[in-house]
Amino acid sequence: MTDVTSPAYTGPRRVFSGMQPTGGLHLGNYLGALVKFVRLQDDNECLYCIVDLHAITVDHDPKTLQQQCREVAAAYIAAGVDPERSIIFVQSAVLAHTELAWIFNCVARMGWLQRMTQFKDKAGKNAERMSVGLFDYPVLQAADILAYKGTHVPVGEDQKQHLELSRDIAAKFNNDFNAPGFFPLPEPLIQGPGARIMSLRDGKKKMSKSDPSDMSRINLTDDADAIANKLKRATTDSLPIPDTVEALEGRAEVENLVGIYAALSGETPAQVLGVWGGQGFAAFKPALADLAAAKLAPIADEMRRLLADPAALDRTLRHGAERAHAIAAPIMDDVRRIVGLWGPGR
Ligand code: AQP
Repeated sequence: MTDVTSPAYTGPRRVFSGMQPTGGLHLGNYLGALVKFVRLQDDNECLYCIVDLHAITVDHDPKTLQQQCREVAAAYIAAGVDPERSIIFVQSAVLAHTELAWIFNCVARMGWLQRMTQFKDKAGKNAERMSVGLFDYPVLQAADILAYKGTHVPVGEDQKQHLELSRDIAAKFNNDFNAPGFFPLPEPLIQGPGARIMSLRDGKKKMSKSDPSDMSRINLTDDADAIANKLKRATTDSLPIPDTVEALEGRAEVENLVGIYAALSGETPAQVLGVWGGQGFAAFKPALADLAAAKLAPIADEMRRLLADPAALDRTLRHGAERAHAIAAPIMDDVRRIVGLWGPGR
């Protein structure tokens, strides 16, 4: 199957995405990305990475990072990613990522990176004290995707701007080095319910691993009581649930809970409002908690089972890294040749 996103690119369609091992995954990661990972493997060659090099752009504990990689791998598999059909691996196990990131550093422009809103959000007023790696994060992300000539990237909405940067880098590389169609312009796959799950405490902030309040998110490993407690305390307002999607306007927290319900139940927000419109949160929140617990409990159980055998998980990740390397190696040979680099083993 040829790629349709860039007329000049005629290589195969290939899905790439990743998650940071910066803490336990949450419902936003699950609905925004993981659910799509599982669906896409039916008709695509898929690479799903655990991006530990991204995780070290902020403070991290070297003693726990490897175990956190295993936890993300377990979450992928427990949610339904099949490690035989899809390639699951840890980013730092394949050296192409860092090599291509350096080359892309020399292609990307400072102004492009200075416009990245995620850096501004994460750095706040402390930009001067942030690591260069955090600033450069989207360039490494472009290298992650393009080291495999990834054509489609399932992500949540927060990653849209980074994907645009990946496309700009790919296009500039192809143009600067007179290599039309060498890299595809990767297409984000964002649409669908759950693309933007917000904090349970503040409907204007996305649900995030790095939010200091655990009450702001539902973790994949939360049990039914924890989920019920978090949803019970989730910020809402004193009005009843509205009847129409339009009436959710200006009620970010309510819109978020209705969106979560819809994404978990496979209904549209309008269908959810058709059932729950006019009712209060005292009935809705426990129903949502039951729904979330029913979806997440089997995933948490399977994660526990997988994590009880770390050697087997490590074997799966090693096998994944070998398969990933086999795809990236000839692409990197071409990249070095195109750029005029010497390269290893010459
Ligand atoms: N709230 C969200 N709603 C929908 N999708 C989300 N994603 C993250 N948060 C939401 C998607 O999950 C994938 C993996 O994200 P990541 O681990 O690489 O980092 P992130 O986007 O920065 O997620 P976090 O949880 O906010 O991590 P921290 O706090 O460590 O920065 C991506 O596809 C992302 O879009």
